[in-house]
Order: sequence, then C-alpha cells, then structure tokens
Amino acid sequence: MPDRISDIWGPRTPYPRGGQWPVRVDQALADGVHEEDVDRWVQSACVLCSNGCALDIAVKDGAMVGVRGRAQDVVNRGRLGPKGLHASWQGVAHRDRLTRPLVRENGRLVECDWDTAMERIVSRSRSLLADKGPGSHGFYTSGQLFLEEYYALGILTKAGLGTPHVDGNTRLCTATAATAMKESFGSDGQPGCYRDVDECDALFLYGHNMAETQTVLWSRVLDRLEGPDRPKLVCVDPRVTEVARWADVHLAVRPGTNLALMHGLVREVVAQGWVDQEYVAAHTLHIGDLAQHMDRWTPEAVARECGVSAQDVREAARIFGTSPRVVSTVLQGFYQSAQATASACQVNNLHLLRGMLGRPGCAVLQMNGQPTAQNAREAGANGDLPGFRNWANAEHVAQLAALWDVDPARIPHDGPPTHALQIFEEAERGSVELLWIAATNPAVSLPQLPRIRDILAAEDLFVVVQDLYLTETARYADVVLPAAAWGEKTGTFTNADRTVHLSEQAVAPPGQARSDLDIFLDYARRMGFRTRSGEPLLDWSGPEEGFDAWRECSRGRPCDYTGLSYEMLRGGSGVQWPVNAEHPEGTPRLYTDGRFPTRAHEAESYGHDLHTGESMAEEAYRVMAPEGRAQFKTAPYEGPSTVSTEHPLRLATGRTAYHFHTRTKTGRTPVLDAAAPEMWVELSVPDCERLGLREVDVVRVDSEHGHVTAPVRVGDVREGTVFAPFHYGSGRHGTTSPGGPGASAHRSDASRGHRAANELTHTELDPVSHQPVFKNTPVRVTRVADATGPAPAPATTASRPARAGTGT
Ligand SMILES: Nc1nc2c(c(=O)[nH]1)N[C@H]1C(S)=C(S)[C@@H](COP(=O)(O)OP(=O)(O)OC[C@H]3O[C@@H](n4cnc5c(=O)[nH]c(N)nc54)[C@H](O)[C@@H]3O)O[C@H]1N2
Ligand SMILES: Nc1nc2c(c(=O)[nH]1)N[C@H]1C(S)=C(S)[C@@H](COP(=O)(O)OP(=O)(O)OC[C@H]3O[C@@H](n4cnc5c(=O)[nH]c(N)nc54)[C@H](O)[C@@H]3O)O[C@H]1N2
Ligand code: SF4
Ligand SMILES: [Mo]
Repeated sequence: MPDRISDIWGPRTPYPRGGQWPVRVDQALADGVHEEDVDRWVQSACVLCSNGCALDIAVKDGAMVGVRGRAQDVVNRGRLGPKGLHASWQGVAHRDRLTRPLVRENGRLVECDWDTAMERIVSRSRSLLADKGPGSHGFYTSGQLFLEEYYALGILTKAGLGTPHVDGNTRLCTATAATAMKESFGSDGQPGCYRDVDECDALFLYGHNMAETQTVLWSRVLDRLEGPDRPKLVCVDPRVTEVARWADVHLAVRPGTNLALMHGLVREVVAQGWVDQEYVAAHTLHIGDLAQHMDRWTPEAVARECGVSAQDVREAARIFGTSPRVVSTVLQGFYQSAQATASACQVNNLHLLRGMLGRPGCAVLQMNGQPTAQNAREAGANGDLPGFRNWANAEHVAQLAALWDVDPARIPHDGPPTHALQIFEEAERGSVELLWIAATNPAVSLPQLPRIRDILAAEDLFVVVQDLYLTETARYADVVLPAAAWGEKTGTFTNADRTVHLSEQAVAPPGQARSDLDIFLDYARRMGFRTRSGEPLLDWSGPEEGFDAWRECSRGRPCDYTGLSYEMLRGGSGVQWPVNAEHPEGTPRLYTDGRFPTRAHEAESYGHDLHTGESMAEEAYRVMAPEGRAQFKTAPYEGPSTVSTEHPLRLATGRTAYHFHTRTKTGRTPVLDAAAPEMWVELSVPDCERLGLREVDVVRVDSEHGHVTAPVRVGDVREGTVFAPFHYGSGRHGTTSPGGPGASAHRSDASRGHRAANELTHTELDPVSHQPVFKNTPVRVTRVADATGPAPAPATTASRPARAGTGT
C-alpha cells in the first residue's frame, strides 16, 4: 500500500510543458484484504477537499474496504492523497456513527424513531410559521452535500418556506472566490482549469498552501517543477510552506497586508509596460480607476508595509509581466484575511491586464476548499439564487417562480440573502427561532466560539442537527438526524475547476441513517408544500430525478448542466460544465472569446463598492452598460486591524495535510490521527527566544475572546505571527470512543475544551463577501509549563521545526 503519511505527494512522474500528466494509480485496501477479495468497485470521487479526485470504492461483504484512484479521470489521473486514500472510507465506517434519530427529553438526547423526530420538527416549524412567519427559520448548511441535496434545500427554503435565512459554511470557505468572480467577470464560475497547470510558464499561489490542502494538485505542480520546462513559482504566504520551499520568489508578507502587495504588483506591471492594451481596450472597463489605489505602492512602499524585499516584489511582477502563460490560484490566506474581495479581485485584474484568460496555460483559479462548495453556490444553498441568478433582477426571480410554479412574491428577494454570521446574529436576537444545521460543525468552525456556544445553548432556540456523528454541535441540538455518508448515497458534485463527478452508493447506511436528500424531501412532504397548481412542490423519487430537475434550472445559465446525465458521468472521466448543445463534451475554459456574462440580463450580481460593501443599484448598472466586458475593481488599502501591547502577536489559523476541518472523519482514521494527534501552536525562532520558549513547552494563547492551551512548535512562521491549526474541537475521536451513540449527551456536556483555535478568533467580516477573517487575531502568548511528551506537530509539512536552529 502506498505510504501517503511520510510521503504525502508520492513518487514523481515528471512531464514537459503541454504534455499529458502521466497516470499513477494509488490504491489502499483494509488490512488482510487483497484485490481478488473485493466483490465490486463502485465509482465515486473524494469528498475531502475541492480537488475532487476520482476514485472507485472497494466493497466486500457489504462494507467499504478501500479505494483506488481512477486512471481515466482528468482531475487526478489515478492519484490520491493522504485523506482520500485513508479517510474517505475509514472516516465514515466508525463504530460511533449515529444510527437513530435523537430528540431532547428533559434536557437529555434520547433515541427515537424517524416519525417522532420529524414530527417534532414539523410541529415546531408549523407553529413558528403561523406565529412569526418564515423569517423565524434559519438554515445553515455545508460545502459537503451533493448537488441534488442543495437544490432540494434551495427549493424547500425559497419556494416552500420563503425564508431568506439560508447559507452554507461556504461563507467561511469560498464566499470570496464567488464574490471576486462576480465582481470582475459578472458571474461565479472558474475561468480556467487544471489542464492549465500543464501548459503554464509560471504559477502564482496567493495565500494557498496547495501542498497540504490539495495534495494531488500539488503533485501535478511538482511533476511540472521536476519536468523539462520548469515553470517559475511565486508563493505569497507568511509561513515557509512546502510551496514556499519550492518557490523562485517567496513573498512572506505580514498577515493582513495582501492588498498592499497586490497594488504594488499591479502598479509594477503597468509601469513596466507589460499590459496587453488590445485586450484591455476590447474586453474590460474602468482601467482608469486603478491608478488612484495603486499609485503610492512602489516596490519600496510595498516592502515597508508587507515586510518583504523590494527586489522580490519587482521580480514577482517581472515573472507575471513577462511569462507568456500564467496560472494564479487564490485561497484562504487571501479570502480569510483583511480586504479579501479587493485583494482577490486584484489577482483577476492582473490576468485582465495581461489578457491571460480563456487560453491554454492562462488561468485564474479562485479556489474552492470544500468538495462541493461549488454546488452549494450553484444551487442556491449559500445565499444566492439557484443557477447563479441575481436576487436583484426581477426577471431572474420570475424564471425561478415559473420553473417551480410558485408566486414570485414567495421567493425572498427584497434584499441580499442573509449571510451565515447574520443568521447566528438573528438567532442571538431571537428572531430566528428554528436553526437547522446540516453537515457542518459550527461549535468548532465558526469564529468566536464562546459566543456561538451561547447562541446554540439558548433555551428558546430550536436546533436541528443533521450529521454522521454526535459532534460538538449536535450536543446542543433539540433534534439530531442521523445522515447517510458519502458511499452510502448517490449524487453528483463539482470540483474547483467545474469538473462534475457522479458518486454512486456503494453500501447501505448504518442503522436507520438516511440520506440528506431523503431527509429534506421528507420534511417538504410532511410540511405539505404545494405549487400554484396544487401539486407537491418537491416530490422527486430520488437523486437522479433531482439531477434532472436541476438541469432545467441551469438551462441557459453559465453553469449549464443540460447536456449532462448520470449515464454520461458513468465509466469515463468527470466532465466540466457548461455541458449543452453548444458544448456537448463539456468546456475546459470559459471566456475564450473575451466575452463575460456582465450584461444586465445575465449578470449574477450588479456588484458592490469593494471598499464599503455597498451594493450597486440596478439602474446604475444598466447605465454603466458593461456589455460583456470584465471590470477592473479594487479598493484603497487599509491594512490589518492593529495589535496592542496587551495582544502583540497575530494569530493566523489554518490546516495541516493530515486533517480535514473538525476531524470528524480524519480523527477517526488511525494513521491520520496518529500523524497529528493533538493541538499545537507555531511561533518563530525570535519570538520563542524572546518569550523563553522551547519546543513542546506548553503555552497559553489569549485573545480578547478566549484562550487555548497547547504545546509549542518552534517553526518557520514570520516573526510576530502565531500559526495554529483549527482542527481540534473537544472530541477526541481517534483515541476514545464516546461510548455508544452518545444518546445521553446533555447541553452542558458540550464543547468547553480549550484547544479549538476558534476560542480565540473574532467576528470580523469582509465588507463584500462577508467571509470571516480567520487569519488575523491579536493574541498574547505566555508560557505555562515545561515540555512534556513528544511534539504533536507533524514534521513533514509547513509545521516542521525551524531550519535555522530552534530554541531548544
Ligand atoms: N489537509 C486539508 N486539506 C484541505 C482542508 C483541510 O481541512 N485539510 N480543507 C479544505 C478547505 S474547506 C479549504 S477552504 C482549503 C483551504 O486551503 P488553504 O487556503 O491552502 O489552507 P489554510 O491553511 O487555511 O491557509 C493557507 C495559508 O494562508 C496563509 N496565510 C495566513 N495569513 C495570511 C495572509 O495574511 N496573507 C497570505 N498571503 N497568506 C496568509 C497561512 O500561512 C497558510 O499557509 O483546504 C481544503 N483542503
Ligand atoms: N479558525 C479557523 N476556522 C475555520 C477555518 C480556518 O481556516 N480557521 N476555515 C473555515 C473553512 S474554510 C471551512 S470550510 C469550515 C469547515 O467547518 P465545518 O463545516 O464545521 O467542518 P467539518 O468538520 O467538515 O464539518 C462537516 C460536518 O458534516 C458532517 N458530514 C460529513 N458528511 C456528511 C453528509 O453527507 N451529511 C451530513 N448530514 N453530514 C455530513 C461531518 O461529520 C461534520 O460534522 O471551517 C471554517 N473555520
Ligand atoms: S487532493 Fe483532495 S480530493 Fe484528492 S484525494 Fe486528497 S483530499 Fe481527496
Ligand atoms: Mo473551506
């Protein structure tokens, strides 16, 4: 079995520019199971990050016993990373899966049957609808369900209940990706594709630790870096990540200063005359607006503000300005940092300036993180209207009303849909009284956890949690619904480069667990939602009928799925949308003709002021008449919120290669749990010297909101920065079993541990995308105890001990 623990990226298969990425098939089977023992292989794709690596699930005696990468798929050509290889199947087969619904009785959660659980929800729902109206209902969902499930949720919340309070954890994840694409290009939808990695001459990774967070895509990059026509690599990250180690230029910016750097890069590209004037004149608007923001950002000014060298800024700009083909990727170091949308749009702007979109090797990948974040955005489960429709465009609302056969007035569109943090705020104020949480664990993943716990624990908030496990969040629920996991249900999902995969059911769910789709359909049926002609609003027979319904919804929109079917997705590779009469085989690249969906009748948004977040009015947008041109947009630089003498360091939180989020799957996968078993915090060598800290000494980290206690890694972060993984909640999945289905959990048992990074974070949001700033919290670090035990931080990743000697 391949070792993806010590050898995360596997053996190299170098290839030249323009060549095809060679196949390398990775396979894992349970101990004692051999290939010939496998009863059947069932087609699927991995749901442990946005890369969406295609794989087949090995089934033996009705159980998942392993996986194998699909050689024929364009995304991974057979490869799998540590999570895909191990956690995809082991993470859902654990003995403590929820198998029956739970309801709260006299303060405790007790097992019950589905009728009891659903009727409890429906009766609360009905009485709230009668007394308070639809705005009393809030839905907080995920980037990890299937397309059909989101679309069902979109229909039931928008056309059934009529509540505007629906969002996904995609708000924490890729809201800025979507917003940046809407602002620049008129619509969500990745312009480029992974094949552009094969074709490019330079790669820019902006706040993206791809080596750990999309390990298989990083293998592709490594194979180019070790191939004959090595592309240049530029990394923008305050830590010495694996990406930084390979980079030609590493811009280790001070956290929160991305926008100053971007202004500097744009200024330099313009000043050196590297602009594609013809492209800009034909396909863009507002280039004149850029100068006011960037004039002062000379390489020297950037160097002072960002703490990097002016020479490196010049060199990075030169690589961008003179390479014929550049791929840029952007992720949380930008999206979860200060001025996220304005910074992400400057990456789009660089590509527009150089005319580097829509042709091989020229791509901006405003990345996704979660495996199905794209679908949450497409299907309207994340604070948008389905099919990338614009809530402010009456015609778009009318299209949906016609499709669903409901009164347009039923579909909330008086203002922007409520974003996630605002839904929690509505619950805090008492106006949302039923909060339905599906496939996300906010008691670990939302910022400022002490506040989130108070909101979830409030007596008058009715909380429904739909999950695989009794999570930190489920412990606050009034009703817990046991969901079928990946491999136990069928559906489709779309990765970060628009590649759609079908994931087929391989095994039966445990006990009485049901698919999220079945749960949503059951709720809609019990609520008796009807169309105008009196038909049931939502009565699909299963996922395939849901997919067909979605195809109609997507017709004529940028994310057009009309030419796709389950049948077409079986057997071969995943297919990239749009797939329609014009593009029957799918579409690798958008905007090949330089025409963008910015006409008023097609745009997903009329746009915002990126500095204030104020929406642009329809009238003003129509007068501006973008007519298919992209827009240069950004904002003046403000800089990160300031640190104080009390909290002099900046906490940036993020990920390690071995764990996925709140570890509900990876913490239950023995090899991954062992690779990173416990919380840690990383500090720089100079900060450790100043604080008298040695490797594994225990520190207390305090912010304005809370504290955590964890051992120290003397690491390769920038001085003044503290890095902490956000994976560790109160559950110790890997080592201790909570004992049975946790049926007796009590509210007060819920997460009170002091190891979740979000004990510390604050609620600060980007003004346009409303994505939280998870990467910039002022903190103080104090030593509380001597080193005990081995270091829990991995030594194979960005978290390895500092190269320049350590404080030990
Ligand atoms: N192993 C693993 N892979 C995952 C996930 C996982 O949990 N584990 N989750 C998936 C999901 S949902 C997501 S969203 C992605 C996230 O993928 P990434 O965005 O790659 O991951 P992060 O570790 O959150 O942040 C990336 C980098 O941002 C840097 N950073 C911090 N502050 C700043 C700043 O101000 N400026 C810049 N330029 N950089 C900064 C950090 O040092 C960090 O290395 O990963 C996906 N893949
Ligand atoms: N401090 C800090 N906080 C962060 C981040 C950060 O970088 N720093 N990153 C943010 C980002 S980008 C993200 S994406 C979020 C992730 O945060 P969460 O979404 O809270 O993380 P997960 O652990 O993935 O939670 C998913 C839940 O869904 C359950 N689940 C899995 N599959 C299914 C299914 O098919 N059906 C149902 N019903 N349940 C299922 C899992 O058991 C798990 O409990 O965290 C955010 N929070
Ligand atoms: S790169 Fe992402 S999708 Fe691929 S195997 Fe790893 S976790 Fe799964
Ligand atoms: Mo994410």
